[in-house]
Amino acid sequence: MAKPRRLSKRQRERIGQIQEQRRERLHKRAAGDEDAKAQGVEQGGEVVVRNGRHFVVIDAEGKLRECVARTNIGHPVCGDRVVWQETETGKGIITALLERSSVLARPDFSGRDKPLAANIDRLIILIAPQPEPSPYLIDQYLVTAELIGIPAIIAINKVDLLGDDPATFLDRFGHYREIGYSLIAISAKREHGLDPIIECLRDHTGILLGQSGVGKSSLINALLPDRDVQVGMLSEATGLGRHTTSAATRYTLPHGGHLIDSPGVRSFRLANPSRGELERGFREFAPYLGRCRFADCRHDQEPECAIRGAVEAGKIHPDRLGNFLHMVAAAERGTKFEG
Ligand SMILES: Nc1nc2c(ncn2[C@@H]2O[C@H](COP(=O)(O)OP(=O)(O)OP(=O)(O)O)[C@@H](O)[C@H]2O)c(=O)[nH]1
Ligand SMILES: [Mg+2]
Ligand SMILES: [Zn+2]
Repeated sequence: MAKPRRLSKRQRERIGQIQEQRRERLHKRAAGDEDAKAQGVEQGGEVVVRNGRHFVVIDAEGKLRECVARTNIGHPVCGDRVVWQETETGKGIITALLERSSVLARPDFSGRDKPLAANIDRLIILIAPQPEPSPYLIDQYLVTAELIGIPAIIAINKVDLLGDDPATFLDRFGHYREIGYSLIAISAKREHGLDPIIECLRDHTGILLGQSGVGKSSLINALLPDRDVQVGMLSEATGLGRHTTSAATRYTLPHGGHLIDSPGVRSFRLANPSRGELERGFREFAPYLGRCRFADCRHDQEPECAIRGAVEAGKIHPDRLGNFLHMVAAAERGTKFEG
């Protein structure tokens, strides 16, 4: 083996320079269009598709524009309001991200919040007689809505399967209505009972959450009869083909408003909120918080707990407290919630 050669200071500098140039070239190649010169005027727009590093932005005139994004502006997602400019290649480049009114995020592998969708102001939670509903999952979704600060609707789908006695099933969820959530019965398959959802989304941007098999795709198809047409227009604008099975997409509803759909968003799960956040996430706890004997009451075994008192007095549903305690325990273990 050759003896390591001692390099002079000048040689070391030269090698350093060459490596630096290589890094720069590599970075430029990787960045691709991101380095393209923005030459058009700055314009406003909204992200309607995000597929990795590719975006479709709808401009002020409703035209779809294929865009990339500067790397130093944060992470634009579906629903974001942005500033973009035309580049010398004729495509667009997103140069700024405007403030969000809300963001649905989930932690990535390193525990940092990764945004999934922005400026959502309605959440639709779908449940059904089959698969058997998980009240724990429903409560996680409701906590999400409370923490983002947006209204949630609970839609019970497949009511056509309930036969002559739908009340027995529907009554199991009546306590959600008592604490102010809208609870509706629908059939996506028969397109029955959808008006409250259409009304709730008019002039708003919603997303649909629910476990596998409850009928999310069926409901999206019922709400968006022209979905294929919209997908076609979007894939034409991106030149990416029919990509939308994986990409987060914001569709325009025929009666007004928008629905954001993506597998990633649909399977959204909360992870590790703080105890205080969870307390805020159960809206009916509010009048009792701060009224327990101990300031740091866990609402579990402590004497003179105002929350447990409210459960005993029939003001809080026992399952809600149970799910709260379970969520606190799961968050403290640092694990993801099980459904
Ligand atoms: N009877 C009845 N069946 C329905 C209704 N809505 C959906 N289904 C059926 O339920 C099954 C699941 O529906 P999907 O729309 O695929 O459910 P999903 O929530 O998209 O499921 P994932 O994509 O796995 O998350 C399908 O066989 C649908 O035909 C309904 O209103 N009534
Ligand atoms: Mg589906
Ligand atoms: Zn307490």
